[in-house]
Amino acid sequence: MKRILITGAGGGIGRALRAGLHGRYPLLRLLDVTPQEAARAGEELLSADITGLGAMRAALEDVDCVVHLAGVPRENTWEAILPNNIVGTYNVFEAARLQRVKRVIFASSNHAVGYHRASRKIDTDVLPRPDSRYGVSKVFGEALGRMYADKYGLNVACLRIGSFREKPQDARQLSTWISPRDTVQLVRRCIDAPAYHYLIVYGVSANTRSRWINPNADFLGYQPQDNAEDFAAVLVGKTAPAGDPATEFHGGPFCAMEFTGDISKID
Ligand code: 15L
Repeated sequence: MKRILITGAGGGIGRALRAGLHGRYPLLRLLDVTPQEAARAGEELLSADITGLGAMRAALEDVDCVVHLAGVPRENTWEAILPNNIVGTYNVFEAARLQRVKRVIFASSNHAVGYHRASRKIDTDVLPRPDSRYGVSKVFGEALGRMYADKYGLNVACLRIGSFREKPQDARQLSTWISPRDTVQLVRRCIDAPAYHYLIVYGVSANTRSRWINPNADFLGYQPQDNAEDFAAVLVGKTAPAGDPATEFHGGPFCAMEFTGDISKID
């Protein structure tokens, strides 16, 4: 993999990857709709919107691997999610097929499986249980990736990213945190791994309290270096009360947003 395109390169994860991948591949093409820092050697900047298939087709020309981060990064209205996370993700996969790109690494999210009970550990085979419109868009992206792998032979990796932060911010993130340097390592492993068909991997640091079983981390050789436990002393009390949807399910606060359901019915 020599020529890498990052969509959403101006966002938080995008900027961490830009810094961490610099000089590792002959070309990093950095796509965003917002202005970015000036290009350095080995970088190309591209101002383009993922909501246009034509623009994405042009952006993916001569690319070996796409890291698709662009989109709305948290819960939002359907009017925001539909063009950016549904249509935009379709455009990325379809442009990859049209341009014969070999590999797509898709930034999915733990919110694709957010309504699984936090009391149970989950692996990458559990059924989708999105906790938000945002989570539904990530389930869509994972399903789309599966179809492009099966039907068209693309290599597809879906990263169910936890809480990407410099440091964990609350008690839930003692399980879900992923540090910037572990994020860079995980994406590098997905770019550098010999061919794969389709895989899902949780994007999480080596947290003592992780609730995610992650067999594809071993397949990829991903060995996270950071552990949220180092911050536990200041964070353990920072949590919603027991019985709140934010504490009962893997998706945390996303599960509590707009919640009018019956917790006892969610097994
Ligand atoms: C996500 O997918 C969001 O992008 C991020 O803002 C966090 O809220 C994170 O999940 C999380 O679950 O903590």
